[in-house]
Amino acid sequence: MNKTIAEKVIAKHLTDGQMATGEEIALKIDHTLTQDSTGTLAYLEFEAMGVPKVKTELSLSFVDHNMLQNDFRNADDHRYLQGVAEKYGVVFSRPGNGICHQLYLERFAKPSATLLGSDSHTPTAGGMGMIAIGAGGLDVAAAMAGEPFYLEMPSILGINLTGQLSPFVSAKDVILQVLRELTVKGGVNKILEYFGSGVKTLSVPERGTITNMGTETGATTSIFPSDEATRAFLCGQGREEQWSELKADDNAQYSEVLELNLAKVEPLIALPHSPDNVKPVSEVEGTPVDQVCIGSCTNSSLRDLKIVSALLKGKKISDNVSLTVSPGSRQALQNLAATGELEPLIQSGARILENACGPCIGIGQAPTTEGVSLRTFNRNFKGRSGTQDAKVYLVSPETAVASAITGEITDPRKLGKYPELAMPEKFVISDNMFIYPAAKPAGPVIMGPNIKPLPAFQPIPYKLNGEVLLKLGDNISTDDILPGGSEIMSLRSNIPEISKYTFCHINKSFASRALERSGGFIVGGENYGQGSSREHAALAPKYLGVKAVLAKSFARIHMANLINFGILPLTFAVKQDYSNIAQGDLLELAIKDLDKNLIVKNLTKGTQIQVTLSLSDLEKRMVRAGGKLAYIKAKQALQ
Ligand code: MIC
Ligand code: SF4
Repeated sequence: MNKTIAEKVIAKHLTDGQMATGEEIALKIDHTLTQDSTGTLAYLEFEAMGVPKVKTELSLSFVDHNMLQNDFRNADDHRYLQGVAEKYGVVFSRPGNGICHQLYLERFAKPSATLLGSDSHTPTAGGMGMIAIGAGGLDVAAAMAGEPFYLEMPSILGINLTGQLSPFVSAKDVILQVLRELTVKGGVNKILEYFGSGVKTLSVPERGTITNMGTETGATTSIFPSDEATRAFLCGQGREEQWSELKADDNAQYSEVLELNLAKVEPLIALPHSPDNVKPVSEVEGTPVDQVCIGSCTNSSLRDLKIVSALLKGKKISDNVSLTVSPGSRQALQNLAATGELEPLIQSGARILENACGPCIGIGQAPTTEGVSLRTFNRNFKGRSGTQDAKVYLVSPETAVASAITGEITDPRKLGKYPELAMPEKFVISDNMFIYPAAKPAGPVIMGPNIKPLPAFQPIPYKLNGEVLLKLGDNISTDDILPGGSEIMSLRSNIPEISKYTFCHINKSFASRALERSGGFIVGGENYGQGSSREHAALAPKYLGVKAVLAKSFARIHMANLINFGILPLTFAVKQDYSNIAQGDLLELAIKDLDKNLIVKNLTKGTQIQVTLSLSDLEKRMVRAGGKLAYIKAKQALQ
């Protein structure tokens, strides 16, 4: 059979199931990654599994999200992560080293391998020709324990790149164009596979920008071939021996094909408050801007920093704009400094922040009241920046710089001549902020008072009943369910405390009402749970007693997280039935055999609604056992 590249990597790692769209498959996972804000839970879960050392080829733990140490809580989390990494054989990337996806691409990614990461932008490594998937911490912990990763075999959407990008148009505009066509749910249960003559015109970090933000389409992952550009990048990183070619067979079959002529892409911008609300920059030109933030795992590579430096050279930013730059890694910053290209940034008035996620997850730089913020990031959900009424726009580094200089949204093509970018043949490399586990014997794992044991849950009963605690609309994100920001993120290893913030920006009384009523139900619209992989968005509602979520459709990672913790994701069989349930209605549902077709009785209205519950046999066993953790614990004990 002629295979696509995604099929080739999947076939090489298939441990169970048939590679047919919609079938459940199991994949061997070569590498795992975690970051601090999902990592503490993932390692608490891993420890609970009772496995003495990780069983993967390579597991990595990064600290890049919540870097502020306002009090002991984050500092304790970081210390716990370092100790646990040493004990179980995980490579630890120290705070300040950089953003997990950028560092992984530079130092560890290799073609044709698999990566599972407890962060939704794990697909960044697809730019290296990998199958790299984002998942909840528990799934990553299971992979560290040697378990395969189960998923529904996605369909493969081919994106045929032709032509070449014009000056001032870059990889960010390509993925914004894809989002414009696919929307935030058009990629669900799909792999976006790039092919065609345009591929070779893009470097690995540019490909990484595209695969990174493929996440915003809801796609399982995105992947590029491994070719000479891949070899050149690995060679520059001193890792040429890890290169291997990965290309699709002639006549490989895609389930659908999207044509994208790079030469026709223009500078694009995602308007508030959704990454798919994409328009040409020229349509919103002239809008005054208060803040410009460059960085995040989407646009913080050396390539991006170099263009920012070249465009800022000899310029001063507008008096009304605060410009921040967060390099993606220490390597990117060091290389920029080595060639004197850091200087123009400093001279222009840019504020150089730490090599970390920073403003992307609301750790500092919240915009002013009703402020307009242009960001090179990947998400502009309402309130994610830390200011509820701010207007966040997503742009390329080129558009960001042009607008920072003029003080209003500006088409970067107005900046004159596009500078030549010289990428180093060999990068300046220093790995001394990675701690390799074998280097010294493991010390004790120290837990601070804010790190609380995981709550234990009972197997779910045969009948569920309770009140509809909250009724929501379409595209509810995990940021809506459990927000980021330094305050709330400091509680990521303390479920009882963090659960108090569930839906806090949408409905302040949610947590207390849920506890008072011993739980109940949530009703959502389309694409419920889009965005981040944080399993807290399932675990906190579970802690509050939420039994099931009824929605028109679900985002992949959140649906898996709900199942892992025994909250049933129920899809309306007839979408109009969404209108037949109101907040406050009392519902009842028999679930003895966890059948696919179930009837929900609306006791308040005296009506019945049909819903579907799509659980594989394995998922049914997990739900029965009281969740995935209890299931794996029992399984590991038998080995
Ligand atoms: C995000 O971009 O929302 C995050 C923070 O990186 C999350 C993970 C988290 O919530 O910690 C993600 O994308 O998975
Ligand atoms: Fe960090 Fe933002 Fe990337 Fe999430 S999207 S990993 S918060 S930089």
